[in-house]
Amino acid sequence: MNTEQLLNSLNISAINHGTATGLVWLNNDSEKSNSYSPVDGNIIAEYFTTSEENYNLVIEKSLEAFNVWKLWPAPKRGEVVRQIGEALRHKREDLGRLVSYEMGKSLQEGIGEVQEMIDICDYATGLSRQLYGMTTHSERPGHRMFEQWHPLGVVGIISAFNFPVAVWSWNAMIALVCGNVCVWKPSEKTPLTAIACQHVIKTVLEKNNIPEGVLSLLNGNRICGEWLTNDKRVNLISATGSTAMGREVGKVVSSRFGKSILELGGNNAIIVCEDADLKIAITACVFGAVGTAGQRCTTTRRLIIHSSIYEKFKDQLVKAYSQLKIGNPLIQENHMGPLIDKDAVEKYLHTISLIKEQGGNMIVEGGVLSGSGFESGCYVKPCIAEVSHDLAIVKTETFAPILYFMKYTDLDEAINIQNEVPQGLSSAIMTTDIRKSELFLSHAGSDCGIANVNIGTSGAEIGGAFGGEKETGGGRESGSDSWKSYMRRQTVTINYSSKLPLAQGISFEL
Ligand code: UN1
Repeated sequence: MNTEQLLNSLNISAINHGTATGLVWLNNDSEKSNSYSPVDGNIIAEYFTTSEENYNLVIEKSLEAFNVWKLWPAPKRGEVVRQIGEALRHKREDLGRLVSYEMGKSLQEGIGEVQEMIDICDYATGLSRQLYGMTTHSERPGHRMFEQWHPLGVVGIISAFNFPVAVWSWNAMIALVCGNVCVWKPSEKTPLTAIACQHVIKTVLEKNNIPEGVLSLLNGNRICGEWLTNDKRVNLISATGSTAMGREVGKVVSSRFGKSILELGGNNAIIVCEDADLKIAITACVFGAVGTAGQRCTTTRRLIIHSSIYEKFKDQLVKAYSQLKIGNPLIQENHMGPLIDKDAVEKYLHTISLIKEQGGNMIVEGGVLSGSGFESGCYVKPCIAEVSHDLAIVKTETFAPILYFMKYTDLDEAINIQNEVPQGLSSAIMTTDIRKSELFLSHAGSDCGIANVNIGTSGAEIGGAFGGEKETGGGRESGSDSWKSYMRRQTVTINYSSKLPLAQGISFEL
């Protein structure tokens, strides 16, 4: 399938828009922009970025829609989400292919990302019948106490280029069944996948007579994100991206007493113990480090390896790296595609020079690939550096396939190394010894939001709460009880007695 056929099948062959209020594409945005593919450097298509006027229109439509949508019974909202999942099933391959072409991840990962959208739709459909509260016992006779959950209002979703569609769906599908309306600002590096999604969803919204403004789309750069984060009419901002971005968003949103969910940087480590199953460990480490070309927030960036197996493990991993195929991610046999753009390549090169400057030793050299098939200038070699754990560069996140090797002798030391970075998203231990895995999972173990045993750091399932601690931002998205972040909690006390006893034993007689 060529690009033209792909865009046709997704209804985006002639885009004269970029902003949608769910049902309606706003065609009067004036600024044009291009989406480039890092796969071949070509312009995929032109689109329009949202004007301030259209931004305001979107928010007004969202507020109107909220007043209607919040009155729909939650299971009816769930039924709409179920249909969105069905519509996505029909476009799984095509949308996955566009994700791969626009973002640069492998076709399998692109399709896997759409699968994750389908899964969260199924999950949210079931959840729509389970938005339950708790009851508790009142200290007063003839009183009943319980908690209930109400929709918040307008949810602004700012997503990153690396998961251009899945992370939006984790937020939007859960927020929708909770009774909210959503405004999506995708990364300006991946606008087309978002526009294609909106087209898929629009058919479902139309069929169900959903009010205009339930699921809206903006397109634009930082300014557009700032309109959203500064806007008092937007009750919750869920933002995925760098720690620097999250620090700003968090500040702005909290200063207006809005709510935020932040899913920021990771600096994820795998501890490889002396008793690890090396076959599992090698595959997990390689996939964790080079999957999505090292551009997941869950990417494995650090390996903390027991000294007794260090050399053996290093030999095997270096050998595995030598077998990696880098190239067009749409060709199935390639393991790794390009970085998102030339800026990312610059950052990758800069980090390698800092590693060397700070005393790290490259055991698998990096570099930019050139020649036939690499014309976009975005293809780099995955590399490995042997480092001391306390180097400054090891404590920062570079969104690229750069892996740090370090040695440890006892598990407490390994856990300290694992925890000593400012980020706290994902972590893993490779061991066949239950004592070691339990220590790692205990409160004396990993300080991350995600802790895995005999699994790499990436590839979390949608059923769990996703997010992390420290500079990762503390937010949780997707499964478990993350839905509570998209609702407001109300504590209710009902007096069904014929008296008015006051709490804390206070008597007040008139
Ligand atoms: C991200 O990189 O922002 O766990 C999300 C994973 C994916 C999600 C990553 N399911 O690797």
